[in-house]
Formats: sequence, structure tokens, C-alpha cells
Amino acid sequence: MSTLYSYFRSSAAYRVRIALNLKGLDYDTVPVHLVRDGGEQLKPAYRALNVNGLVPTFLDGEVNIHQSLAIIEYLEEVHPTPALLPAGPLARAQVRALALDIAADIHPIDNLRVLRYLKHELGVSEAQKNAWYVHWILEGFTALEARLAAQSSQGKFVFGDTPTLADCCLVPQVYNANRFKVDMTSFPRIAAIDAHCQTLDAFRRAAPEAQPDAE
Ligand SMILES: N[C@@H](CCC(=O)N[C@@H](CS)C(=O)NCC(=O)O)C(=O)O
Repeated sequence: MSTLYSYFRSSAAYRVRIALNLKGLDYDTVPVHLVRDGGEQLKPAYRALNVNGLVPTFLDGEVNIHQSLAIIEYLEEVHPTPALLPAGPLARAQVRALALDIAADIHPIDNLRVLRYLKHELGVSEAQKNAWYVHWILEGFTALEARLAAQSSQGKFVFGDTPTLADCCLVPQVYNANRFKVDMTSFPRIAAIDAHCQTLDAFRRAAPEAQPDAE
């Protein structure tokens, strides 16, 4: 059985949980508390597994993989069905690009360590920190919504009628947006895709509130 080092609210770990569930793969969860005691991810015991001090880390036997998208691509190669990438190089590139719009261009700027640096090193207020967070989601979602609205066929998911890597990234980012009370009325396609994903057991079981370490 594989092991996922996770934190219930980590959207990067949430992506991997969705992918594991969609593929029907059992795994053990080892919670890493990102806040308690200054953050367990920064302690030597966890850094020995992942020197970056970030979750998730995925162990599959002797294999240790970090970076949520690399973990999902590994799962895709080792367990190809159900596929989380479409057939054909162009479609695969399009799905990866939409996933990266979130995972590379929205999420890292709003990560916990960035927010901590803003607050504790640069002295921004709680209100300014929250404004930063919401700003980068609005910026990213505005572009993503335009891309989704321009698609020639409007499927149930980000790309077509089956869930892909891009949905694994979208749903956790919408969770974060809701947590920070982002007004989603300008993002009807994103909201509709999220709502459809929430009807699926694989997404519901991956949700933060369904995790063993949920608070
Ligand atoms: N690009 C990485 C991002 C990992 C990441 O930033 N994880 C966050 C939680 S979503 C984390 O561990 N943050 C801890 C911190 O900022 O100290 C991935 O996709 O796995």
C-alpha cells in the first residue's frame, strides 16, 4: 500500500487524493500538520522525506515522489486506467496547461509560507494578506474562466466529459476560494464544473472535511 503525507487543507495534497480516488487506489494517509508547533513540514523528520518542507510526499514502496503533478503523472503511467489525461499530444498539452494555470500560476503565490512571509517578515496586516490571497485567485480565475468559456465543446469537466488532471487542480483551488469568501458569480463555468465534481464520490472522499486529520 502506498502512503500519502498530507494535510487536510493542503490543496496540493487534495489534488493527489482526488487522483488516487479516481483511479481506485488505496493508500495510507500520514498527516503533516502545517500550522501546529510552527509547522511539522519544517521539522527534520519530515525534511528527511521531502527536503522542500512542503506536502504532499508520496511513497510507493521504495519510491518517494514530491510535487503533486509529478505524483499524479506517475500514477497515470503506472495505473493508466481510468485515464486522467486525454488521448493525443495536443489534448494532453491542453489539459496540462489548464492544470498548470492553477498549480503553477495561482497556488504558489498564495501558499502558506508566502502568506507567513508577508505577515511576519514584511509586516502586512491580516486584511492586506487576505486581499493579496483573493487578488491572485481573481486574477487566475478570470483568465481560466475565459479559457473555459471559449472551449468549442462545454463538457461536464474542465476538458470534456471525464475528469482529468485539470479537475484534480480546479476543485482544491475552488475550495480555497470559498474559504477566503471569493465571490464566484463571475466564474459560472468554474463553479459549474466544481459543482459537478462534488457529485462524484472520488472528489467527496478527497475533500478536506473527509480527511482523518480534519479539524
Ligand atoms: N508545487 C508543490 C506545492 C506544494 C505546497 O506548496 N504545499 C503546501 C500546502 S498546499 C505546503 O506544504 N505549504 C507549507 C508551507 O508553506 O510552509 C506541489 O504541487 O506539490
